[in-house]
Amino acid sequence: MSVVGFDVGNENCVIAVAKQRGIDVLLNDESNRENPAMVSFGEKQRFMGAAAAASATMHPKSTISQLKRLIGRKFREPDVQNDLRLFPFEASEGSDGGIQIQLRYMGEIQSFSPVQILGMLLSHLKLTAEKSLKTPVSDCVIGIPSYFTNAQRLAYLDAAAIAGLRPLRLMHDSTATALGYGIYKTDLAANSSPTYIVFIDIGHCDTQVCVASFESGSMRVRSHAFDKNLGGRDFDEVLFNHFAVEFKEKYSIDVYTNTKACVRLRASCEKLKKVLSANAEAQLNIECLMEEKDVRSFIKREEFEQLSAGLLERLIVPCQKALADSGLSLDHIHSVELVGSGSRIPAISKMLSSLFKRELGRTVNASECVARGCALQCAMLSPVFRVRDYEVQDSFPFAVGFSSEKGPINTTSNELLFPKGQVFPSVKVLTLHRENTFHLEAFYANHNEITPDLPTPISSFKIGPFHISHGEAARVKVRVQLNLHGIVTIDSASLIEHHKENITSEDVISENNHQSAATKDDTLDASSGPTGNEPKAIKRMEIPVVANLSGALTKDELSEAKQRENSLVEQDLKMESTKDKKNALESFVYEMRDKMLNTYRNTATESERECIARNLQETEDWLYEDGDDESENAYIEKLNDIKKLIDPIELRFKDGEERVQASKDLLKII
Ligand code: ATP
Ligand code: K
Ligand code: MG
Repeated sequence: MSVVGFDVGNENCVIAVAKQRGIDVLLNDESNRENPAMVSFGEKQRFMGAAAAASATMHPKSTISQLKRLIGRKFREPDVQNDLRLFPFEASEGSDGGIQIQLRYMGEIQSFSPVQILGMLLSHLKLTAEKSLKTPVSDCVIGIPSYFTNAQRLAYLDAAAIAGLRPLRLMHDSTATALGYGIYKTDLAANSSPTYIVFIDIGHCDTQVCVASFESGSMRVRSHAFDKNLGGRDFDEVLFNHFAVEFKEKYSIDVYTNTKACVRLRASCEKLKKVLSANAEAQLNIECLMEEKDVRSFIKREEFEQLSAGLLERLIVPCQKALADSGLSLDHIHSVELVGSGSRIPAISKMLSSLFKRELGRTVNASECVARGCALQCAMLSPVFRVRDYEVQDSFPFAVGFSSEKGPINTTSNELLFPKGQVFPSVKVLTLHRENTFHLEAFYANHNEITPDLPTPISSFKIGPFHISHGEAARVKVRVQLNLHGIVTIDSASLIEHHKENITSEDVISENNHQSAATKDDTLDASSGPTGNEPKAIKRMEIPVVANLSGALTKDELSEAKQRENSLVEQDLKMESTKDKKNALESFVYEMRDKMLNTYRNTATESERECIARNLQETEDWLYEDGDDESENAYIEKLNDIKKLIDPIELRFKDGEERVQASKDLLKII
């Protein structure tokens, strides 16, 4: 069993594996270290990764990329609506308010959720890893943006389950990067005070910043900040809009009205952007962009930088926020590490160097650091691996509160259950005075940070039913967890009853005294153990907890999704083996044509030669016409038909060979 880390990007996925010597990044079939994050539907089969990328401009409406933009989100979210306008494929609102992607497959329009498509992509990554490692892969750590909501995290777990993966942790991308940085930096141990590093990850669609501190044997994330909507693709879009306007004037074409033209121009602008990272100017040439017009243009880096001035400015915001939230000033920062391939635009590092008043560090592998950190974390969590003790403390970027029918539940110091920056995983125990079934609801305290225009529910929990014995004093203890994935759960609840006379009125009051005036009779203590002066319970009983996890698939939905994935895989395999059979037939035709002209020339009779030549020609014509898209069996049958004609000749030829050999042997003996 291998131990792997996946960085699932909006554009590129990287797979890393923990080995005894260290961390390796795996190569795919094309010997690349990066796998395009794409799934494409052909007429009768799916294509993944590099194969999907190859068909993206041919079949834009059935090729899905940038899945992380859609996963675990509602159709009506403004960000989602903005993205859908850019994407070439069709999508609509699902019955649950989620997103459904419509595309053509097996001759009809079919509908898939982002979770299903992510399941396909993860399944492809799993297969790629298994091919390379030649072992099964299941335990893994998957990188996620720190700004992911509870629903998005749950959706990732569902997608992983569809793919047959078992994530030991969903890990914040920047935390993974920081872990990979810290664990090898043994020189940090020499310092008596912590070393503070800023990590900035500019990907295809987003920017994540984190401040982490490193000490000997441990690291801790001090703050996370981000811009969910600022990445490499926004720089592509600047170029795209620039040329769209130019081409309207110059060639009177409106690319916005043509899906294929949009896809092609965007792809060219991305290439152009990369050229501008290394050159002072770049050419744009696209043949037959639309209305049979070839387009050409030219741009200087300087002009590109002017066009993207607004984007560069926006990068400052999350950097400053991360620093402010960490409570540190620039002087405390030892170095600033810039990662993510979106950061390769020279103007970005120039701007960031001047913002942080220093040269940026280049210690970290900018495109592989997330996957490497995830693989390390997986090795640390897996029982099959031994890794040097190293403590990883992450911090949760959103404040999470709880409320019940009686109103919000706060800590004794009137804080939320999990305040912003909460170190997690974290378990807290709520002590509540209840007499029958009640509900708890988890919520983001500042939902404007999540989706400004929409409420973002986390999850709700029904605690009960339970009954208290008449005349006894009862409390309910509820174990609340912000787990390793950053998902809010309630593990268990129990009812604790005391003899009334055992609970002195002081006990009750002392508990009430612990809490602020804002709450009535609910308290929270972070320790799960009994406190010293607790009266002896006469009864302790587990209470059922039913979770309504907003965004997760039900058991039935999940098994249905797995079944659907299985039948898609079956169809893909069937198509692959059909293709193999077709190729086998084709090469047999060529091979036999050659043999009939050379090897078997003297073995076959004139009429045999004619008959076979005719047959080979017919088969070849058939392959290009009616037989271009046939069933596996049709190819097998055709192959057998020709073999029947050739077999006798082959046999005669072999006989002849043997006779020659025998006479040679005879000669030797004599
Ligand atoms: P995300 O982190 O948003 O999920 P990702 O991890 O797939 O996405 P990366 O692989 O880090 O993203 O970066 C992809 C981005 O980097 C793309 O926008 C791509 O155009 C850009 N990029 C790659 N090479 C260069 C280059 N030489 N110059 C400028 N930009 C580049
Ligand atoms: K990536
Ligand atoms: Mg990334």
